[in-house]
Amino acid sequence: MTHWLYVNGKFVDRDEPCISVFDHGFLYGDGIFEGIRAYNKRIFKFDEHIDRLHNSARAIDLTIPMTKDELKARIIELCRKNEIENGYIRPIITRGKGDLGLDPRRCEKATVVIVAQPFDPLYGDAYQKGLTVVTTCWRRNPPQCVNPNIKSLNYLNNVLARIEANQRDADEALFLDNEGYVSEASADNFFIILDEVVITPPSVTNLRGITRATALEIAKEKGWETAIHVFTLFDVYAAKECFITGTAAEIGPVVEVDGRKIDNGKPGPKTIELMKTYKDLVNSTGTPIYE
Ligand code: PXG
Repeated sequence: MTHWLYVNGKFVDRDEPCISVFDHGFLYGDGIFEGIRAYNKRIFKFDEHIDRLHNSARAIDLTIPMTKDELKARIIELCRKNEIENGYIRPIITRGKGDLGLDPRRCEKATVVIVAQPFDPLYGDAYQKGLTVVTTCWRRNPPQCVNPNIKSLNYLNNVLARIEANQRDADEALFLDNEGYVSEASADNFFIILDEVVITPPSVTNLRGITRATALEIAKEKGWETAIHVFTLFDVYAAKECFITGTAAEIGPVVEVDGRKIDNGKPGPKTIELMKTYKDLVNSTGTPIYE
């Protein structure tokens, strides 16, 4: 089976060169993207991802050259073409082909690319034993600079944190914000459970994660107390449980931060329950690909 891409109105083989070197997405990271998952032939939280993509576009004053419904239809068409049952879907919209200058007015039309491919679990067996995390020396881009709520193609801040996690042999890197409060992980949101309360930082300093919102909803449905407020590494080290949330990572237990074990160093009971409920939810809801 060929893996097809959708590029500017056409389906092309994934190995075909199809984007100009002068595309401002390539030259300047001038564009936006989404990461979406399909489970059991259904696309999870489809509307939420498409809405966030549009909000990112608005934030960088980029016009997506199709309606939300058209984009959704193209994504479904590509998933069918690639026979996706469990997969990862990435729409990428760039400012388009321009010239070497920064000025976006040189770009006539936005470039629209969609990737849809099968997906393997991100952290393999680390979910059973739990993930190790290190605090990166890089601070998360503050909202005064490149706002972390824009899911832009400028992911260098995140890549630098990822490199540090690799160098320090950790599964993930944890960012602090410019004030020193916990922000988020390199590609996931971050939660602690402290005094039985499920806590995550306000999303001014991190991406307003769709999995984050789902985890908060599940926790509330279970009758657990939840809170959105700032906290520091002191609270992380003292937490009963820690976990990350993300489309790719799903809900992942964190058992060690900066060489300190979280509680007994094993995935916590509430995190395990959240992981189970999340798995049930992703496997039983979503927009059907094949109807
Ligand atoms: N923070 C950042 C910086 C992210 O990039 C999340 C939090 C979690 O958001 P969602 O809405 O997914 O719960 C993300 C999401 C990848 C990959 O390839 C990264 C993301 C999504 C999908 C794939 O590592 N980031």
